[in-house]
Amino acid sequence: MKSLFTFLMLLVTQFLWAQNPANLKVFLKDVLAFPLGASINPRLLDDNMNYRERAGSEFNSLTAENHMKMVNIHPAADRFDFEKGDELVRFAQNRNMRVHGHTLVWHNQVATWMKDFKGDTQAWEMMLKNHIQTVVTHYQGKIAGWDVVNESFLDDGTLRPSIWADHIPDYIAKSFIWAHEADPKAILFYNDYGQDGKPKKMQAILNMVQDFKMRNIPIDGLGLQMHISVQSSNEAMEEVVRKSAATGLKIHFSELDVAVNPKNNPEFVYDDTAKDEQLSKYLCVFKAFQEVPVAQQYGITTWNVGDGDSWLRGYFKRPKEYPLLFDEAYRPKSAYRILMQSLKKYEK
Ligand code: 9MR
Repeated sequence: MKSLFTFLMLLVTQFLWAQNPANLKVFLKDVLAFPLGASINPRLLDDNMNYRERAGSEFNSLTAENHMKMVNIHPAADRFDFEKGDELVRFAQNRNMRVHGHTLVWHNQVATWMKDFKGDTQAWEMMLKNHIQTVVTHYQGKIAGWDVVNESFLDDGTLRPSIWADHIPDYIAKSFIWAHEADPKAILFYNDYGQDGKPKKMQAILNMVQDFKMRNIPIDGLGLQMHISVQSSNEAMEEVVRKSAATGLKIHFSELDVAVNPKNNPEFVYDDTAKDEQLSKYLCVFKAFQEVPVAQQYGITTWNVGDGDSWLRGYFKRPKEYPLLFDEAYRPKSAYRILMQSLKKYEK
């Protein structure tokens, strides 16, 4: 009798709780038919409860902003450091978020010992293969997809000089093969920025995809970083998305942010006009993504959570920049709310 009473009380409480609209909060991620992600920094997760709360509730996909890159995850030839990466994976798993791996091979944030590495082609290949396969194997089954190679082409479409390009012939294809061997289920991406308005760079990527398909190199997706600004051309962006989607590969807008003050004007004021311009750009980006065939929609990831956490402020030292969907206090900005209203018709 007592347990029936407790059960009924529980039902009544739940009913009353659900009547309060504040308790039935709908997030932007809930109105989208594809994953919405953010790049995340474990230091902020540990230090800032607001950040942790937003990161865990607003997104259903997570990318490590820095902690799975070579310099952090493989600091010495004989030592891997998975501590921070594992922390991010645990955080994501506890909240049913997908984890996207970033990035196995890049010319930037390379470990010093790698830059100093000496050896013949075979030794270089063994070194990179060991890096890729140790990291991918460690996260096998926990990470849905990997940015296998990041930013390999220059704006003129030529291969970017790097320690990898200099020492390992065909290093991009080999990296995909090695990653696939370590985790055949992982979705493997080539990730790059600024293809809009850079037709030669775009073409180099499309040629690579075609060549990989002919040679059976296991590539599954293209990451379009989407570090854009209010001044970026919508048409150029849409063309990049169309051409990339025409490959049939999965498409990830992998590092989205929309800069409002790209010239770093110290007098800049983030007024209603700037907010409206930014909102239009965000809308355009989300709508372009929705034009990608559904089976190819891997998701949209913003590059961190709140304006205060953006690399444009930290790395680029642009204090008057407001590129994300949440403000410094992690309140959703008007762009967030309007995106939600406008995209609602695509509700799952
Ligand atoms: O956001 C990252 C920043 O914290 C690092 O200092 C920077 C180092 O180059 O890398 C940033 O992330 C980059 C990403 O890994 C690849 N695409 C460009 C991103 C912004 O620079």
